[in-house]
Amino acid sequence: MAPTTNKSILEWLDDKIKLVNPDKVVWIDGSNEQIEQLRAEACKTGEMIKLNDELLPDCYLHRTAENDVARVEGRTFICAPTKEEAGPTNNWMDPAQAYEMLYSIAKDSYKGRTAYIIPYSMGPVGSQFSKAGIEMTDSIYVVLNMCIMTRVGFNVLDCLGDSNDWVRGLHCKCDIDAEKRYICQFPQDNTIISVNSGYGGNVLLGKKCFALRIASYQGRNEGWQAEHMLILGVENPKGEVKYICAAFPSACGKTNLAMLIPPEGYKAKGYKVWTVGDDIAWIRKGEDGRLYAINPENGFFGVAPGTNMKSNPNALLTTKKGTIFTNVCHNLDNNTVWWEGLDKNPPENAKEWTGKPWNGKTDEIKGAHPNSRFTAPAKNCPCISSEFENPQGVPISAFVFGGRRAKLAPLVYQSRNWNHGVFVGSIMASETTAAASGAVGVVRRDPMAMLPFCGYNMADYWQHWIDIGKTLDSDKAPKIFNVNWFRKDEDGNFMWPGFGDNLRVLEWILKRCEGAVDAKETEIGFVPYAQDINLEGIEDEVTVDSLNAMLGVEKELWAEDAKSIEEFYAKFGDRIPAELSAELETLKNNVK
Ligand code: OXD
Ligand code: MN
Repeated sequence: MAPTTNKSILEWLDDKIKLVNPDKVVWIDGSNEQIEQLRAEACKTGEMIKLNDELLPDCYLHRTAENDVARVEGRTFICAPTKEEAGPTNNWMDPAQAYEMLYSIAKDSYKGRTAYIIPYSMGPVGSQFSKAGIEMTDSIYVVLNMCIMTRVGFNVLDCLGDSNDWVRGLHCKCDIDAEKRYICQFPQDNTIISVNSGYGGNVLLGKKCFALRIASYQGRNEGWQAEHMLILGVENPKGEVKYICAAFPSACGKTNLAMLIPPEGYKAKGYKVWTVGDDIAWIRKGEDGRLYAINPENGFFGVAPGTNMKSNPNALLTTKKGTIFTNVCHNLDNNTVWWEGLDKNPPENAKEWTGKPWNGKTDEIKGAHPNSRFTAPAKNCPCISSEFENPQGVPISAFVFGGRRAKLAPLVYQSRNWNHGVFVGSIMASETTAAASGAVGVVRRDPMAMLPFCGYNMADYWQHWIDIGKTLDSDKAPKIFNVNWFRKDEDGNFMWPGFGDNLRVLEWILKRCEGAVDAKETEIGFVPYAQDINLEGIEDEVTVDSLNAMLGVEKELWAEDAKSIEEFYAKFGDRIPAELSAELETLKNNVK
């Protein structure tokens, strides 16, 4: 029997169950008992492999199909009533046509399978920030991942009562046919339909599909924000904690920054960093007029390769129990996992991510897929914030935007004010890395790191940012910054050590928020005086001259960039907020 009497839920489920035609329907209650049962079943069918219970208790390995290893932006659609509402940076499909096509693919696709119905909450159950969702799926892997990444249970239904304010999610594995793979969002209908994939970001519908694409649209209508941002707290030696939200495109180290280990000198003084979230922030104004953020997720879906005890010990330790590994290398000697960059000892006796034998000696064949992942419970994280479950969220002092730019963007700069800060976010760009297909080093605009995740017209999203600013008193509004850890010198070497040393830049940012340090006004905003960035302990690596070079503003490069920004803005026609056009004019004049 259904654990709810909510009519909107029962009708939607009835309709979808008739469509996909399962042999059996199972409600997921999130209990350990049920999770154990499903794990056992998945191991029996080979869908998951149980790993060494002493070394990795309650951990499992899963392999996806070889053609199904990443989010598919080209097959991701915003099905708004008109193309203009989706905007020039999203793929668009007419909703009626999309439903017809998706229903024809989904029809009878659960035959011989079980329909799992997952009631889940994004955000702590009962928090004013939180939103409910129901995902129906034919994949145990999806169920078990959702039980880590979200809060699953019947209390979500109790909390929802008769309300219609919940996000519908239908996932059908079908035949994992890449040609018929579609990830469709219908923001106006609170609906997501995903077919022919079994890979994380495409099928864990609470994450990118709901918590960013649908939620960004909901936020616009309801006066809040859904952002592709990590949330971290910096505790100073007095025990005061200040919170920062930061947006970076993929492969710029969001999880590493969120779990930063302070440099020795800072540790000795008593600095600590606490993780609230590593990927998504939901943000709204609190009663005191400040902006507050929660992490709507309950776990981390992190990239495995490159994660090690040096780059991110907190992330690695988080994966030591209750974790699902996807597409990593299977070490057969001790039934554990391995990936490139874990250590320098690839296993001798192993299977590569596809399941084929692998001996670690071949350079061309990777043991783990470059986009292999861990799904790990947030509560495992050694530096998880004590505020992680706080239903009120944490007060934000600063927003930080950033990208990977070998030249141009200084190590850090502060916007002149809120609207200029929105401009800085809107012109975010990053150079492509070898990790993604296509040319390396090409600058791709990725405003607020939301390019693949904004559920409506990006120009309207910028307007929403501007409008939020209008509701904030200037002394309460978070200050907005831009950072670039990836500046290179003439010889192509990185100039800034990055990782834990990024705390030196966060320290300057927080001092600016308190008005405790001066800065130099330049053509693009406020830049630190070199003496205000603490280099104690890294003087050998970073000289004051080199720091000055990293803080430099080269007008010719900015003049060129302004042209490229103008071209990018032109795509949005007259939907661009007047405030942003004015900021672009100011930049052009300043760097002329
Ligand atoms: C992610 C992404 O997986 O942004 O978080 O691609
Ligand atoms: Mn992300």
